[in-house]
Amino acid sequence: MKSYISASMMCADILRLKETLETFDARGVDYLHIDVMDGRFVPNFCLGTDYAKRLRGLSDIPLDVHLMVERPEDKLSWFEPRPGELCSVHYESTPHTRRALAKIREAGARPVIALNPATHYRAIEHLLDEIDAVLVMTVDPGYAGQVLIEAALKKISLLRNWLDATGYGRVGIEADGNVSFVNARRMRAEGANIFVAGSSSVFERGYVLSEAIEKLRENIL
Ligand code: S6P
Ligand code: MG
Repeated sequence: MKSYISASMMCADILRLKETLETFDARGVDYLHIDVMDGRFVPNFCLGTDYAKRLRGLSDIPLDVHLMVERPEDKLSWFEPRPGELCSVHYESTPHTRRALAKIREAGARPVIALNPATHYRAIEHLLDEIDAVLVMTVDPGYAGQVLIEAALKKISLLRNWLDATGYGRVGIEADGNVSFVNARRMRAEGANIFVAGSSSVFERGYVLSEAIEKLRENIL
């Protein structure tokens, strides 16, 4: 399965946004990962509707909107999901995951179900026909800069095997949280193919952005 880089915009320096987006474009970054936090589903506030819409005007790179909000089905339309974009809702955030995923599909975007570290991957068995990917949180959602939960690697592996064995080999796996250069290679080996690149890789201090992107890519081939 082809691998993709989704750059975590909550980790980007807003004062250098224009040159960051130009570098992403030149280096073929695949998605712009937009973490949306409501202060309830996760203990933090983060990127919002205006930011997401403005980014679409500044870059042709498709968005990857990660909704960490309660009742996402009521808020999806605020983000105006588009064809070619990924949009994820958390399994734990609503009793109406199917409805939320259907709304993403109706908008023409690609539905993704996100799982907190404590959620068993088989909980999404009834959703497999509705999704294009599963986002596996490899840290507790809410903050950048955390340490990998090692058990999440095994979860990626079990999930990949299960998807392949049940005829859902087309469903991708997105790894989100502490996707460092080293961890990215391990996640790739277990079966992840979309990598959220934040402060542990492309935005790691001491790296030139373009070189960090290339280094990450080498680790997810
Ligand atoms: C966390 C969020 C993530 C972070 C990413 C940051 O709730 O969903 O997308 O932006 O984990 O990357 P890092 O490398 O700082 O963990
Ligand atoms: Mg995220």
